[in-house]
Amino acid sequence: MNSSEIRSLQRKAAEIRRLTVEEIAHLGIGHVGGSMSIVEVLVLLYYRHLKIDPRDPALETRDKFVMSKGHAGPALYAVLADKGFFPTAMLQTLNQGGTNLPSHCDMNRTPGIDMTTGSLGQGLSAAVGIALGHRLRKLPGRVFALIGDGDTNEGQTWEAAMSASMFGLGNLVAFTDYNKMQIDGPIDVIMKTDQLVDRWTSFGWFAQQVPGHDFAALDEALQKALAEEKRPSMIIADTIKGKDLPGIEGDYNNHNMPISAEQAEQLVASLRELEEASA
Ligand SMILES: Cc1ncc(C[n+]2csc(CCOP(=O)(O)OP(=O)(O)O)c2C)c(N)n1
Ligand SMILES: [Mg+2]
Repeated sequence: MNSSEIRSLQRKAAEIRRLTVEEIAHLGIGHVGGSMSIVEVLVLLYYRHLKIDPRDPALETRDKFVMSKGHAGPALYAVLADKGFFPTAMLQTLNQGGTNLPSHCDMNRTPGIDMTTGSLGQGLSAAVGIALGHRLRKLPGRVFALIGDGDTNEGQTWEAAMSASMFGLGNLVAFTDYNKMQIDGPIDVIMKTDQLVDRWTSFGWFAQQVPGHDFAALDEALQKALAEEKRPSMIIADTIKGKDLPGIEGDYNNHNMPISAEQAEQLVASLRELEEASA
């Protein structure tokens, strides 16, 4: 990736953060921290790699994406709206009665959402099933998944890990949003979740660890993962919960937090500055 491509992705990341903050602020409360930490991974996938057609979400041959940490739906909705899966105005209905944008991802309600998620630990199993199905049906699309460090504490994730390597699912690429925080605090207190490269490697995966807000590093890791034909890949992205939100970044209370209209105005102004800085 050249420097102008990187700048354009950085600009898009700031824009997606702004759309997500506006979306959550319209409701007044939401999953801010875990939405902000995944933005670079989402932007890299949706604006550079995923083979998708927003006009045809049901296309069988396209790539698929499973957002296992379903509570971070707001960030994915901002991306899907921006890509044209549904009108951007719909973002203002987040988690309100009758909405098609519930707080957690729902494949039966939102165009472009490939799996219903929210119960931690289940997303990777679904991704393994989809990847196996693609292979059995000789579909060309790859399957991408994003899990949180909270997902990593669930036994089902490791059952999925075993299955994926046993079936040699080279068409599966997963990311871990390794922000080292969960709902109530840091992983050191909740559940020690370290040595992830060693753990995934020992389960037969091709595992890498990179700075998760660095497009060049993420892209390089993804290229290597895509070149793997016989093993599933895990990219552990070192991220920061609440990334790029002054006063919120890194705060343990940013999991599901209120945003006042006044606070939203300041955050939006700060994100607009970031957008302009990478113009
Ligand atoms: C099986 C299950 N247990 C508990 C929860 C409640 N819960 C929602 S988000 C969350 C923390 C998730 O941590 P992580 O995966 O690291 O995501 P992050 O908070 O970093 O976005 C918890 C415990 C849940 N959704 N599913
Ligand atoms: Mg986390």
